[in-house]
Amino acid sequence: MNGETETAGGRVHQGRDEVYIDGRWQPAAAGELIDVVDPVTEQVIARVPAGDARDVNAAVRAARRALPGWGATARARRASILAGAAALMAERRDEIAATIAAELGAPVAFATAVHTDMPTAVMRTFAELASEHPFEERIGNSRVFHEPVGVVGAITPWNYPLHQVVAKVAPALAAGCTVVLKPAEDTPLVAQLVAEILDAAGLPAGVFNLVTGLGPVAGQALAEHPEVDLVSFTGSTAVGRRIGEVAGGSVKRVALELGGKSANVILPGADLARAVNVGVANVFANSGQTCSAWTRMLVDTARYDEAVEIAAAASAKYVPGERLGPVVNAKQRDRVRGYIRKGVEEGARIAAGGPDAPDDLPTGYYVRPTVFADVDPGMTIAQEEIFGPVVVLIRYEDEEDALRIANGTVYGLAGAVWGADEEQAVAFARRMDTGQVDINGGRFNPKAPFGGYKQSGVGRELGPHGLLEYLQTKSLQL
Ligand code: TXE
Repeated sequence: MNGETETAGGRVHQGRDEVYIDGRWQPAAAGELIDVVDPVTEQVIARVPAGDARDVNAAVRAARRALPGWGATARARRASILAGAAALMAERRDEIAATIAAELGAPVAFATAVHTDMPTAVMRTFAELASEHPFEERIGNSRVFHEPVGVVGAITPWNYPLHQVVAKVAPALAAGCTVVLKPAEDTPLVAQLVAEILDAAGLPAGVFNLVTGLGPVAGQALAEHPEVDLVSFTGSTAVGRRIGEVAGGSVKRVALELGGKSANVILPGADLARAVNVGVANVFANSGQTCSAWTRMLVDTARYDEAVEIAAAASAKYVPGERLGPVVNAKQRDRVRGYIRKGVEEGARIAAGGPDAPDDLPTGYYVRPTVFADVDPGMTIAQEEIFGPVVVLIRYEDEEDALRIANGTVYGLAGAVWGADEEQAVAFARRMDTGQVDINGGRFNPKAPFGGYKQSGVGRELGPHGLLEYLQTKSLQL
Protein backbone atom coordinates (compact mmCIF):
# COMPACT_ATOMS: atom_id res chain seq x y z
CA MET A 1 0.00 0.00 0.00
CA ASN A 2 2.61 2.54 0.90
CA GLY A 3 5.40 0.65 -0.78
CA GLU A 4 6.66 3.95 -2.09
CA THR A 5 7.07 5.52 1.34
CA GLU A 6 10.65 6.47 2.05
CA THR A 7 11.94 6.88 5.59
CA ALA A 8 15.51 8.15 5.97
CA GLY A 9 16.77 6.22 2.97
CA GLY A 10 14.78 3.06 3.59
CA ARG A 11 11.69 1.88 1.75
CA VAL A 12 8.88 0.68 4.02
CA HIS A 13 7.92 -2.92 3.26
CA GLN A 14 4.48 -2.66 1.67
CA GLY A 15 3.09 -5.82 3.27
CA ARG A 16 1.99 -9.04 1.60
CA ASP A 17 -1.55 -10.35 1.82
CA GLU A 18 -0.29 -13.93 2.02
CA VAL A 19 1.09 -16.31 4.62
CA TYR A 20 4.42 -18.13 4.11
CA ILE A 21 4.03 -21.90 4.42
CA ASP A 22 6.24 -24.68 3.09
CA GLY A 23 8.52 -22.27 1.26
CA ARG A 24 5.67 -20.52 -0.61
CA TRP A 25 3.68 -17.33 -0.15
CA GLN A 26 0.04 -18.36 -0.38
CA PRO A 27 -3.41 -16.99 0.48
CA ALA A 28 -4.67 -17.65 4.00
CA ALA A 29 -7.70 -19.91 4.41
CA ALA A 30 -10.20 -17.24 5.45
CA GLY A 31 -9.11 -14.35 3.22
CA GLU A 32 -9.60 -11.79 5.99
CA LEU A 33 -7.02 -9.07 6.52
CA ILE A 34 -5.64 -7.14 9.50
CA ASP A 35 -4.90 -3.42 9.21
CA VAL A 36 -1.39 -2.34 10.11
CA VAL A 37 -1.44 1.20 11.49
CA ASP A 38 1.42 3.70 11.73
CA PRO A 39 1.30 4.94 15.35
CA VAL A 40 2.64 8.35 14.31
CA THR A 41 0.09 9.14 11.57
CA GLU A 42 -2.68 6.80 12.79
CA GLN A 43 -3.11 5.80 9.13
CA VAL A 44 -3.42 2.25 7.79
CA ILE A 45 -0.16 1.51 5.98
CA ALA A 46 -0.64 -2.14 5.00
CA ARG A 47 -2.87 -5.17 5.38
CA VAL A 48 -1.75 -8.70 6.21
CA PRO A 49 -3.69 -11.97 6.44
CA ALA A 50 -5.64 -12.86 9.57
CA GLY A 51 -4.58 -16.49 9.57
CA ASP A 52 -6.67 -19.00 11.49
CA ALA A 53 -6.41 -22.58 12.77
CA ARG A 54 -6.40 -23.97 9.23
CA ASP A 55 -3.33 -21.96 8.27
CA VAL A 56 -1.62 -22.86 11.53
CA ASN A 57 -2.39 -26.50 10.87
CA ALA A 58 -0.93 -26.35 7.35
CA ALA A 59 2.16 -24.57 8.67
CA VAL A 60 2.69 -27.07 11.50
CA ARG A 61 2.33 -29.97 9.07
CA ALA A 62 4.94 -28.40 6.77
CA ALA A 63 7.26 -27.86 9.74
CA ARG A 64 6.78 -31.47 10.85
CA ARG A 65 7.60 -32.79 7.36
CA ALA A 66 10.73 -30.64 7.16
CA LEU A 67 11.98 -31.63 10.62
CA PRO A 68 13.90 -34.86 9.90
CA GLY A 69 15.80 -33.29 6.99
CA TRP A 70 16.71 -30.08 8.80
CA GLY A 71 17.57 -31.91 12.02
CA ALA A 72 20.00 -34.11 10.08
CA THR A 73 21.53 -31.23 8.09
CA ALA A 74 25.22 -30.78 8.81
CA ARG A 75 25.81 -28.08 11.39
CA ALA A 76 28.17 -26.25 9.02
CA ARG A 77 25.33 -25.95 6.50
CA ARG A 78 22.91 -24.67 9.14
CA ALA A 79 25.56 -22.17 10.26
CA SER A 80 26.18 -20.90 6.76
CA ILE A 81 22.46 -20.33 6.09
CA LEU A 82 22.15 -18.34 9.33
CA ALA A 83 25.30 -16.36 8.50
CA GLY A 84 23.79 -15.67 5.07
CA ALA A 85 20.59 -14.46 6.73
CA ALA A 86 22.60 -12.12 8.98
CA ALA A 87 24.40 -10.74 5.92
CA LEU A 88 21.07 -10.12 4.17
CA MET A 89 19.74 -8.37 7.27
CA ALA A 90 22.76 -6.05 7.15
CA GLU A 91 22.22 -5.49 3.42
CA ARG A 92 18.53 -4.65 3.91
CA ARG A 93 19.21 -2.59 7.05
CA ASP A 94 17.56 0.64 5.84
CA GLU A 95 14.42 -1.13 4.64
CA ILE A 96 14.12 -3.07 7.90
CA ALA A 97 14.61 0.07 9.99
CA ALA A 98 12.12 2.07 7.90
CA THR A 99 9.57 -0.73 8.23
CA ILE A 100 9.96 -0.93 12.02
CA ALA A 101 9.78 2.87 12.23
CA ALA A 102 6.50 2.75 10.30
CA GLU A 103 4.75 -0.10 12.08
CA LEU A 104 5.99 0.59 15.63
CA GLY A 105 6.44 4.37 15.44
CA ALA A 106 10.06 4.21 16.60
CA PRO A 107 12.29 7.15 15.62
CA VAL A 108 14.41 6.06 12.63
CA ALA A 109 17.76 6.43 14.42
CA PHE A 110 16.62 4.09 17.21
CA ALA A 111 14.91 1.77 14.73
CA THR A 112 18.26 1.43 12.97
CA ALA A 113 20.81 1.31 15.78
CA VAL A 114 18.79 -0.83 18.18
CA HIS A 115 15.79 -2.47 16.50
CA THR A 116 17.78 -3.56 13.44
CA ASP A 117 21.43 -3.86 14.43
CA MET A 118 20.86 -5.74 17.70
CA PRO A 119 18.96 -8.67 16.11
CA THR A 120 21.42 -8.72 13.22
CA ALA A 121 24.17 -9.30 15.81
CA VAL A 122 22.02 -11.94 17.50
CA MET A 123 21.51 -13.75 14.18
CA ARG A 124 25.29 -13.74 13.73
CA THR A 125 25.91 -15.21 17.19
CA PHE A 126 23.57 -18.12 16.45
CA ALA A 127 25.32 -18.73 13.13
CA GLU A 128 28.50 -19.10 15.20
CA LEU A 129 26.85 -21.26 17.84
CA ALA A 130 25.33 -23.54 15.19
CA SER A 131 28.85 -24.62 14.31
CA GLU A 132 30.63 -24.20 17.66
CA HIS A 133 28.17 -25.63 20.16
CA PRO A 134 29.12 -29.10 21.49
CA PHE A 135 26.08 -31.05 20.31
CA GLU A 136 27.66 -34.20 21.72
CA GLU A 137 29.47 -34.75 25.01
CA ARG A 138 30.97 -37.62 26.97
CA ILE A 139 30.02 -38.18 30.62
CA GLY A 140 31.87 -41.22 32.01
CA ASN A 141 30.67 -44.22 30.05
CA SER A 142 27.85 -42.26 28.38
CA ARG A 143 27.65 -40.41 25.10
CA VAL A 144 25.16 -37.56 25.49
CA PHE A 145 23.60 -36.03 22.38
CA HIS A 146 21.86 -32.65 22.22
CA GLU A 147 19.09 -33.12 19.68
CA PRO A 148 16.49 -30.68 18.31
CA VAL A 149 13.31 -30.44 20.38
CA GLY A 150 11.19 -30.61 17.22
CA VAL A 151 8.56 -28.24 15.87
CA VAL A 152 8.63 -24.85 17.60
CA GLY A 153 5.63 -22.53 17.82
CA ALA A 154 6.96 -18.99 18.31
CA ILE A 155 4.58 -16.25 19.45
CA THR A 156 6.10 -12.78 19.62
CA PRO A 157 5.10 -9.28 20.77
CA TRP A 158 5.34 -5.91 19.04
CA ASN A 159 7.73 -4.02 21.32
CA TYR A 160 10.94 -5.13 19.56
CA PRO A 161 9.34 -6.66 16.47
CA LEU A 162 12.53 -8.00 14.86
CA HIS A 163 14.57 -8.80 17.95
CA GLN A 164 11.78 -10.85 19.51
CA VAL A 165 11.46 -12.90 16.32
CA VAL A 166 15.20 -13.45 15.86
CA ALA A 167 15.72 -14.32 19.55
CA LYS A 168 13.47 -17.35 18.99
CA VAL A 169 13.88 -18.27 15.33
CA ALA A 170 17.69 -18.08 15.18
CA PRO A 171 18.41 -20.49 18.09
CA ALA A 172 15.61 -22.80 16.97
CA LEU A 173 17.10 -23.09 13.48
CA ALA A 174 20.65 -23.37 14.86
CA ALA A 175 19.47 -26.27 17.03
CA GLY A 176 17.91 -28.07 14.05
CA CYS A 177 14.28 -27.33 14.95
CA THR A 178 11.64 -26.19 12.48
CA VAL A 179 9.45 -23.19 13.24
CA VAL A 180 5.99 -21.72 12.87
CA LEU A 181 5.99 -18.02 13.78
CA LYS A 182 2.91 -16.02 14.80
CA PRO A 183 4.11 -12.41 15.18
CA ALA A 184 2.18 -9.64 16.94
CA GLU A 185 -0.73 -8.28 14.94
CA ASP A 186 0.50 -4.69 15.41
CA THR A 187 3.91 -5.33 13.81
CA PRO A 188 3.72 -8.14 11.23
CA LEU A 189 5.59 -6.37 8.41
CA VAL A 190 9.13 -6.95 9.60
CA ALA A 191 8.23 -10.61 10.24
CA GLN A 192 7.43 -10.87 6.54
CA LEU A 193 10.88 -9.48 5.80
CA VAL A 194 12.37 -12.23 7.99
CA ALA A 195 10.53 -14.83 5.88
CA GLU A 196 11.89 -13.26 2.69
CA ILE A 197 15.41 -13.16 4.10
CA LEU A 198 15.43 -16.77 5.32
CA ASP A 199 14.01 -17.87 1.98
CA ALA A 200 16.70 -15.94 0.10
CA ALA A 201 19.39 -17.35 2.42
CA GLY A 202 18.50 -20.83 1.15
CA LEU A 203 16.54 -22.27 4.07
CA PRO A 204 14.76 -25.41 2.80
CA ALA A 205 10.97 -25.28 2.36
CA GLY A 206 8.95 -25.89 5.53
CA VAL A 207 11.78 -25.18 7.98
CA PHE A 208 10.42 -21.71 8.73
CA ASN A 209 6.75 -20.78 8.31
CA LEU A 210 4.92 -17.53 9.01
CA VAL A 211 1.26 -17.22 9.90
CA THR A 212 0.15 -13.68 10.72
CA GLY A 213 -3.06 -13.35 12.68
CA LEU A 214 -4.78 -12.46 15.92
CA GLY A 215 -3.55 -13.80 19.26
CA PRO A 216 -6.73 -15.53 20.45
CA VAL A 217 -7.17 -17.14 17.00
CA ALA A 218 -3.86 -17.95 15.29
CA GLY A 219 -1.77 -17.68 18.47
CA GLN A 220 -4.04 -19.90 20.48
CA ALA A 221 -4.28 -22.48 17.66
CA LEU A 222 -0.49 -22.66 17.59
CA ALA A 223 -0.15 -22.99 21.37
CA GLU A 224 -2.75 -25.77 21.44
CA HIS A 225 -1.52 -27.69 18.40
CA PRO A 226 -0.66 -31.29 19.36
CA GLU A 227 2.13 -31.48 16.76
CA VAL A 228 4.02 -28.52 18.27
CA ASP A 229 6.77 -29.70 20.65
CA LEU A 230 7.75 -26.37 22.19
CA VAL A 231 5.87 -23.10 22.49
CA SER A 232 8.15 -20.11 22.91
CA PHE A 233 6.17 -17.05 23.91
CA THR A 234 7.03 -13.46 24.73
CA GLY A 235 4.28 -11.11 25.83
CA SER A 236 2.00 -10.29 28.72
CA THR A 237 2.01 -12.35 31.90
CA ALA A 238 -1.75 -12.94 31.53
CA VAL A 239 -1.42 -14.58 28.11
CA GLY A 240 1.80 -16.36 29.15
CA ARG A 241 -0.01 -17.99 32.05
CA ARG A 242 -2.73 -19.30 29.69
CA ILE A 243 -0.14 -20.61 27.27
CA GLY A 244 1.60 -22.39 30.13
CA GLU A 245 -1.68 -24.07 31.08
CA VAL A 246 -2.49 -25.10 27.52
CA ALA A 247 1.03 -26.40 26.89
CA GLY A 248 1.00 -28.26 30.21
CA GLY A 249 -2.25 -29.93 29.21
CA SER A 250 -0.68 -31.45 26.12
CA VAL A 251 2.74 -32.00 27.79
CA LYS A 252 4.74 -29.80 25.49
CA ARG A 253 7.69 -27.71 26.50
CA VAL A 254 7.21 -24.04 27.08
CA ALA A 255 9.49 -21.01 27.23
CA LEU A 256 7.98 -17.77 28.51
CA GLU A 257 9.43 -14.26 28.49
CA LEU A 258 6.94 -12.12 30.37
CA GLY A 259 6.67 -8.75 32.03
CA GLY A 260 9.01 -6.91 34.36
CA LYS A 261 9.20 -4.11 36.92
CA SER A 262 12.94 -3.90 37.23
CA ALA A 263 14.78 -1.94 39.90
CA ASN A 264 17.57 0.52 39.23
CA VAL A 265 19.38 0.60 42.58
CA ILE A 266 21.65 3.59 43.09
CA LEU A 267 23.85 2.86 46.11
CA PRO A 268 25.00 5.77 48.31
CA GLY A 269 28.52 6.09 46.87
CA ALA A 270 27.49 5.93 43.20
CA ASP A 271 27.86 8.68 40.61
CA LEU A 272 24.30 10.03 41.01
CA ALA A 273 24.07 12.16 37.87
CA ARG A 274 25.26 9.36 35.62
CA ALA A 275 23.11 6.70 37.27
CA VAL A 276 19.97 8.84 37.05
CA ASN A 277 20.59 10.02 33.49
CA VAL A 278 21.35 6.53 32.17
CA GLY A 279 18.40 5.20 34.18
CA VAL A 280 15.98 7.70 32.65
CA ALA A 281 17.32 6.98 29.16
CA ASN A 282 16.88 3.26 29.79
CA VAL A 283 13.18 3.72 30.59
CA PHE A 284 12.30 6.27 27.90
CA ALA A 285 14.04 4.41 25.07
CA ASN A 286 11.41 2.75 22.87
CA SER A 287 8.80 4.88 24.68
CA GLY A 288 9.09 2.66 27.73
CA GLN A 289 8.01 -0.44 25.85
CA THR A 290 10.86 -2.64 27.02
CA CYS A 291 10.18 -5.59 29.30
CA SER A 292 13.60 -5.24 30.95
CA ALA A 293 13.30 -1.45 31.51
CA TRP A 294 14.48 -0.19 34.92
CA THR A 295 11.13 1.37 35.71
CA ARG A 296 11.71 1.73 39.48
CA MET A 297 14.60 3.96 40.48
CA LEU A 298 15.73 3.40 44.08
CA VAL A 299 17.67 6.25 45.72
CA ASP A 300 18.86 6.71 49.31
CA THR A 301 16.94 9.29 51.34
CA ALA A 302 19.89 11.71 51.55
CA ARG A 303 20.15 12.12 47.77
CA TYR A 304 16.53 11.50 46.81
CA ASP A 305 15.46 15.11 46.11
CA GLU A 306 18.55 15.70 44.00
CA ALA A 307 17.80 12.54 42.01
CA VAL A 308 14.23 13.70 41.33
CA GLU A 309 15.56 17.01 40.01
CA ILE A 310 18.08 15.32 37.72
CA ALA A 311 15.44 12.88 36.43
CA ALA A 312 12.93 15.64 35.71
CA ALA A 313 15.58 17.65 33.86
CA ALA A 314 16.63 14.58 31.87
CA SER A 315 13.04 13.88 30.84
CA ALA A 316 12.84 17.27 29.10
CA LYS A 317 15.21 15.93 26.42
CA TYR A 318 12.61 13.34 25.39
CA VAL A 319 10.45 15.56 23.24
CA PRO A 320 7.41 13.65 21.94
CA GLY A 321 7.53 13.47 18.17
CA GLU A 322 11.31 13.86 18.18
CA ARG A 323 13.44 11.67 20.41
CA LEU A 324 10.36 10.08 22.00
CA GLY A 325 8.11 8.11 19.67
CA PRO A 326 4.47 7.23 20.33
CA VAL A 327 3.39 3.99 22.00
CA VAL A 328 2.20 1.25 19.70
CA ASN A 329 -1.57 1.77 19.60
CA ALA A 330 -4.49 3.67 21.10
CA LYS A 331 -5.20 0.91 23.63
CA GLN A 332 -1.65 1.07 25.02
CA ARG A 333 -1.77 4.88 25.10
CA ASP A 334 -4.98 4.82 27.14
CA ARG A 335 -3.59 2.11 29.40
CA VAL A 336 -0.39 4.05 30.13
CA ARG A 337 -2.26 7.30 30.75
CA GLY A 338 -4.61 5.39 33.03
CA TYR A 339 -1.62 4.28 35.12
CA ILE A 340 -0.38 7.87 35.34
CA ARG A 341 -3.79 8.97 36.64
CA LYS A 342 -3.78 6.09 39.08
CA GLY A 343 -0.38 7.20 40.42
CA VAL A 344 -1.75 10.66 41.16
CA GLU A 345 -4.88 9.21 42.79
CA GLU A 346 -2.73 7.04 45.05
CA GLY A 347 -0.73 10.07 46.21
CA ALA A 348 2.45 10.06 44.13
CA ARG A 349 3.76 13.41 42.88
CA ILE A 350 4.34 14.18 39.20
CA ALA A 351 7.81 15.74 38.85
CA ALA A 352 7.61 15.84 35.03
CA GLY A 353 5.08 14.88 32.36
CA GLY A 354 1.57 13.78 33.23
CA PRO A 355 -1.51 12.08 31.80
CA ASP A 356 -2.46 14.72 29.24
CA ALA A 357 -1.68 14.56 25.53
CA PRO A 358 1.52 16.37 24.55
CA ASP A 359 0.99 19.75 22.89
CA ASP A 360 1.35 20.48 19.19
CA LEU A 361 1.03 16.99 17.79
CA PRO A 362 -2.02 16.55 15.55
CA THR A 363 -1.80 12.76 15.41
CA GLY A 364 0.02 9.88 17.09
CA TYR A 365 -0.39 7.72 20.19
CA TYR A 366 1.92 9.84 22.34
CA VAL A 367 2.35 9.83 26.10
CA ARG A 368 4.34 12.57 27.87
CA PRO A 369 7.58 11.29 29.43
CA THR A 370 6.64 11.12 33.07
CA VAL A 371 8.69 11.12 36.27
CA PHE A 372 6.94 10.23 39.53
CA ALA A 373 8.32 11.20 42.94
CA ASP A 374 7.14 10.34 46.48
CA VAL A 375 6.30 6.84 45.36
CA ASP A 376 5.52 4.22 47.96
CA PRO A 377 6.77 0.73 46.98
CA GLY A 378 3.26 -0.69 47.36
CA MET A 379 1.56 1.71 44.94
CA THR A 380 0.11 0.36 41.70
CA ILE A 381 2.63 2.36 39.64
CA ALA A 382 5.45 0.71 41.62
CA GLN A 383 4.06 -2.81 41.29
CA GLU A 384 2.50 -3.22 37.84
CA GLU A 385 4.15 -3.11 34.44
CA ILE A 386 3.11 0.18 32.79
CA PHE A 387 4.90 -0.32 29.45
CA GLY A 388 5.13 3.37 28.68
CA PRO A 389 7.54 6.29 29.30
CA VAL A 390 7.02 6.40 33.06
CA VAL A 391 9.72 6.10 35.71
CA VAL A 392 9.02 6.06 39.45
CA LEU A 393 11.52 7.16 42.09
CA ILE A 394 11.40 5.38 45.43
CA ARG A 395 13.36 6.29 48.60
CA TYR A 396 15.26 3.77 50.66
CA GLU A 397 16.85 4.03 54.11
CA ASP A 398 19.74 1.57 53.87
CA GLU A 399 20.94 -1.33 51.73
CA GLU A 400 18.66 -3.89 53.38
CA ASP A 401 15.69 -1.62 52.75
CA ALA A 402 16.78 -1.17 49.11
CA LEU A 403 17.04 -4.93 48.68
CA ARG A 404 13.61 -5.51 50.20
CA ILE A 405 12.07 -2.94 47.84
CA ALA A 406 13.99 -4.23 44.81
CA ASN A 407 12.75 -7.77 45.45
CA GLY A 408 9.25 -6.67 46.44
CA THR A 409 7.31 -7.34 43.22
CA VAL A 410 6.04 -10.48 41.50
CA TYR A 411 8.54 -9.87 38.69
CA GLY A 412 12.26 -10.53 38.34
CA LEU A 413 13.47 -9.86 34.83
CA ALA A 414 16.31 -7.34 34.93
CA GLY A 415 17.78 -4.51 36.97
CA ALA A 416 20.74 -2.25 37.55
CA VAL A 417 23.06 -1.53 40.46
CA TRP A 418 25.33 1.49 40.67
CA GLY A 419 28.04 1.77 43.29
CA ALA A 420 31.44 3.37 43.87
CA ASP A 421 32.78 -0.09 44.59
CA GLU A 422 32.10 -2.63 41.82
CA GLU A 423 32.42 -5.60 44.15
CA GLN A 424 29.85 -4.09 46.52
CA ALA A 425 27.48 -3.57 43.57
CA VAL A 426 28.05 -7.15 42.40
CA ALA A 427 27.38 -8.47 45.92
CA PHE A 428 24.12 -6.52 46.02
CA ALA A 429 23.10 -7.78 42.56
CA ARG A 430 23.71 -11.38 43.66
CA ARG A 431 21.01 -10.90 46.30
CA MET A 432 18.44 -9.59 43.82
CA ASP A 433 15.75 -12.03 42.67
CA THR A 434 16.18 -11.24 39.02
CA GLY A 435 17.58 -12.73 35.82
CA GLN A 436 20.05 -10.09 34.71
CA VAL A 437 21.60 -7.00 36.22
CA ASP A 438 23.76 -4.26 34.69
CA ILE A 439 26.53 -3.08 36.98
CA ASN A 440 27.48 0.61 36.66
CA GLY A 441 25.96 0.85 33.19
CA GLY A 442 27.02 -2.55 31.86
CA ARG A 443 27.16 -3.23 28.13
CA PHE A 444 24.76 -5.31 26.02
CA ASN A 445 26.13 -8.79 25.40
CA PRO A 446 24.24 -10.73 22.71
CA LYS A 447 25.57 -14.03 24.10
CA ALA A 448 24.60 -13.49 27.76
CA PRO A 449 21.48 -15.36 28.92
CA PHE A 450 18.33 -13.26 29.18
CA GLY A 451 15.21 -14.33 31.07
CA GLY A 452 13.20 -14.06 34.21
CA TYR A 453 13.02 -15.12 37.82
CA LYS A 454 9.59 -15.40 39.49
CA GLN A 455 6.64 -14.36 37.30
CA SER A 456 8.86 -12.84 34.61
CA GLY A 457 9.09 -16.17 32.89
CA VAL A 458 10.53 -19.58 32.32
CA GLY A 459 13.66 -20.32 30.30
CA ARG A 460 16.43 -18.21 28.81
CA GLU A 461 17.05 -16.53 25.47
CA LEU A 462 20.30 -15.61 23.67
CA GLY A 463 23.70 -17.25 23.59
CA PRO A 464 24.46 -20.86 24.52
CA HIS A 465 21.76 -20.86 27.20
CA GLY A 466 19.22 -19.70 24.61
CA LEU A 467 20.28 -22.51 22.29
CA LEU A 468 19.78 -25.12 25.03
CA GLU A 469 16.06 -24.25 25.19
CA TYR A 470 15.69 -25.75 21.72
CA LEU A 471 17.65 -28.93 22.43
CA GLN A 472 16.78 -32.10 24.29
CA THR A 473 19.32 -34.62 25.50
CA LYS A 474 19.69 -38.30 24.79
CA SER A 475 22.23 -40.43 26.63
CA LEU A 476 23.69 -43.69 25.38
CA GLN A 477 25.39 -45.84 28.02
CA LEU A 478 28.32 -47.77 26.59
O1 TXE B 1 0.29 -8.42 24.86
P1 TXE B 1 -0.15 -9.90 24.44
P2 TXE B 1 -0.43 -7.02 24.52
C1 TXE B 1 2.92 -6.58 28.32
C2 TXE B 1 2.93 -5.08 28.54
C3 TXE B 1 1.77 -4.64 27.72
C4 TXE B 1 0.80 -5.78 27.93
C5 TXE B 1 -0.28 -5.95 26.89
O2 TXE B 1 2.71 -4.81 29.89
O3 TXE B 1 1.24 -3.42 28.17
O4 TXE B 1 1.62 -6.92 27.95
O5 TXE B 1 0.26 -6.07 25.58
C6 TXE B 1 -0.34 -13.06 21.23
N1 TXE B 1 -3.00 -17.22 22.67
N2 TXE B 1 3.86 -6.96 27.28
O6 TXE B 1 -1.89 -7.09 24.79
O7 TXE B 1 -1.62 -9.95 24.21
C7 TXE B 1 -0.46 -11.74 20.52
O8 TXE B 1 -1.10 -11.89 19.28
C8 TXE B 1 -1.83 -17.13 22.02
C9 TXE B 1 5.18 -7.32 27.72
O9 TXE B 1 -0.05 -6.62 23.16
O10 TXE B 1 0.43 -10.82 25.46
C10 TXE B 1 1.01 -11.34 20.39
O11 TXE B 1 1.58 -12.04 19.30
N3 TXE B 1 -1.26 -15.96 21.71
C11 TXE B 1 5.97 -7.91 26.65
C12 TXE B 1 1.61 -11.84 21.71
O12 TXE B 1 0.69 -12.83 22.19
C13 TXE B 1 -1.88 -14.82 22.09
C14 TXE B 1 5.76 -7.50 25.27
C15 TXE B 1 1.78 -10.78 22.79
O13 TXE B 1 0.56 -10.11 23.02
C16 TXE B 1 -3.10 -14.85 22.78
C17 TXE B 1 4.38 -7.18 24.96
C18 TXE B 1 -3.66 -16.12 23.07
N4 TXE B 1 -4.82 -16.24 23.73
C19 TXE B 1 3.50 -6.90 25.97
N5 TXE B 1 -3.47 -13.57 23.03
C20 TXE B 1 7.35 -8.36 26.94
N6 TXE B 1 7.53 -9.32 27.82
O14 TXE B 1 8.28 -7.89 26.33
C21 TXE B 1 -2.52 -12.76 22.51
N7 TXE B 1 -1.56 -13.53 21.93
